[in-house]
Amino acid sequence: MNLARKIIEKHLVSGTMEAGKEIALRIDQTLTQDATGTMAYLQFEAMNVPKVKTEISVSYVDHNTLQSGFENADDHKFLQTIANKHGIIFSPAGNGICHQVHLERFGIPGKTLIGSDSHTPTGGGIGMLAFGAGGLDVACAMAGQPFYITMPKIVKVNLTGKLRDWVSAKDIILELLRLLSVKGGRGKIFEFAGEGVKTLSVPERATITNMGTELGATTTIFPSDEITKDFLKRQNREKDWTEMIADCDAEYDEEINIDLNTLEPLIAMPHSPDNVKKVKDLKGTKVDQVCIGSCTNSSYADMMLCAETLKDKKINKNTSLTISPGSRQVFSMLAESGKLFNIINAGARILECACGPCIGMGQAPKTKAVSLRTFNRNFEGRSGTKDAQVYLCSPEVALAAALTGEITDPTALFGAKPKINLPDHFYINDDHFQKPTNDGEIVRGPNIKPLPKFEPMPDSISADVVLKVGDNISTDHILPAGAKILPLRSNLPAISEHTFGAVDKDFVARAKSVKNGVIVGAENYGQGSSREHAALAPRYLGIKFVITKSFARIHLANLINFGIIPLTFDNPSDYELIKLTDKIEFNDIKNIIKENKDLIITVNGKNIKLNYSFTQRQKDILFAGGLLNWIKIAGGNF
Ligand code: MIC
Ligand code: SF4
Repeated sequence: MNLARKIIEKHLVSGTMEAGKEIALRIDQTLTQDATGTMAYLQFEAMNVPKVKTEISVSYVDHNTLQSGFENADDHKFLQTIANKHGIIFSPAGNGICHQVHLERFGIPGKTLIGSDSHTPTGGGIGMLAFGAGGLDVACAMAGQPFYITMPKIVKVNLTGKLRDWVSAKDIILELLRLLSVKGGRGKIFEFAGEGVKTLSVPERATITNMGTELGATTTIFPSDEITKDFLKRQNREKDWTEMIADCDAEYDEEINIDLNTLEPLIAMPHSPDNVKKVKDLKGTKVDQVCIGSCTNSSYADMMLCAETLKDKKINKNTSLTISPGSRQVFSMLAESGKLFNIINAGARILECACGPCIGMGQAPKTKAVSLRTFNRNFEGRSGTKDAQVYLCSPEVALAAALTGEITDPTALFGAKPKINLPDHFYINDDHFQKPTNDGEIVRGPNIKPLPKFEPMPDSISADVVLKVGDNISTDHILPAGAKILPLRSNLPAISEHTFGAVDKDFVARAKSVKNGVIVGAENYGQGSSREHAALAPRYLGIKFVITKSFARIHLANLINFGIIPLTFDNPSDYELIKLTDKIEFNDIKNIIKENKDLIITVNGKNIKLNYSFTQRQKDILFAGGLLNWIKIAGGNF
């Protein structure tokens, strides 16, 4: 058996491990972050479960750390107090980015983890089976409920050889994105194997599993081996290690081979992580901004590479360089080593240990800037500047650009790569995690608004097409993040006003002007983040259906959780037949779905067949008008 199936089998609550079928998994650990966490905890509260039922649940504050008004600070206090009350470990702002910190201090090989953040698969770097999910699914897991997914195919990624100097783990995942595209991983788990695995450290593995999310993968996993053991030992957690490896005759559904010897530095061009080119082919492009950090590349090794490479050097005067260490541990060790000096002295700007520029929380680039980032997403406008050209690359490529002011192949610029020696023991100070005492008052500032109530599904629905969009619409398009909008995450009426803001500024008014709305999308609708607000806000604005050629996994689950009916075109070319403002009658829709009958709509005199495939559980949720309603109907016994 392969490793992914072994962990699934051990956690299987219901279903069979047959690709394409729904399975339910027992969840050992959960994590939330502040931008999705407030909603997740309001939902957990509505379930009336006094204490979380997981082995470990951690609430991190890492996204909304810019406090330009009271809102984010209100949310942080709410998160701190609700965590204390319900048995959740609280990691305050300054401790670092959830995925980096979880890997360092809480992740355990062979365990299952779900997090209300799409990059939760980072945990796969130490052999966890870790999934991104909507906040409501995480709330259910905290309440002891299983996590439902479609059993994925397991793809073996066979690594051979060894990376050359200045070529890095980031280039491995960029190569996969080049080969497979942002939708190539849907319905799949990528499991890494082969001799090349042994050449990669845990932080390097975690860079890859982190960005497996950009493939649209269900998750991504590395074995837990001697290298994992060594990492956990340095974290003073050797007792958490177990060997987790595939059997030598393991079978896989698919296989991909990557020869690490032949890889070269790669870069993803605007505005998609799969728009990958060779760095040398873009040589000479002027660079205005370089940002190093994010949950993809902010480990101790990444930071020490910056410190060693920037030693006694000055960055180019036309290029701004920001560096964000991933965690308080990494930052402390960088400071303690004395090498932080090299970074400061080279002209870099040090940011706090948080998501920061990755999510547009500050450092929006200048008009039409070229910005090179070691992050994982470069969707248009995500940086905070609509016309910025954001490229994704390794710290190696980022450093070469910061020093020369242009895209430069690091293999041609630098000599031998500095050797980064890891200390035998990482600096450990767990005092900054707040252990719950299961009491105290929950503090709700004015930014925390109660959850909305949604109606159950009626028998028939007459609806209007209020938006038509193309391929690969991300949740950043649906509900943008950034310093101005993120503080409204706990206030649905206010945040809804920004829905599709950058795509169509009239969308909100149009949606409000009709009773029931339909959104028409194309391929891979809802890719990117796990933010359930991208389903909640449309539902709040009256959207009842999203019809597409295909959906991204987490967003599809979020739509169902909030009672929006996701449908796909039986014939993708029928997408052309529907236009904005068309009226669509969904007669007897409830009964049709109940009895799995064909769903045919008539638009502009033409019949269009729509597909759906809901389990009984999903049908019940949709009929109830969403998962929270269904839980109430089921009397908490869900
Ligand atoms: C992201 O990288 O887009 C985020 C911000 O971390 C999101 C979560 C969110 O929108 O709060 C994610 O990846 O799930
Ligand atoms: Fe934070 Fe960016 Fe990672 Fe999302 S992708 S968790 S915003 S660092």
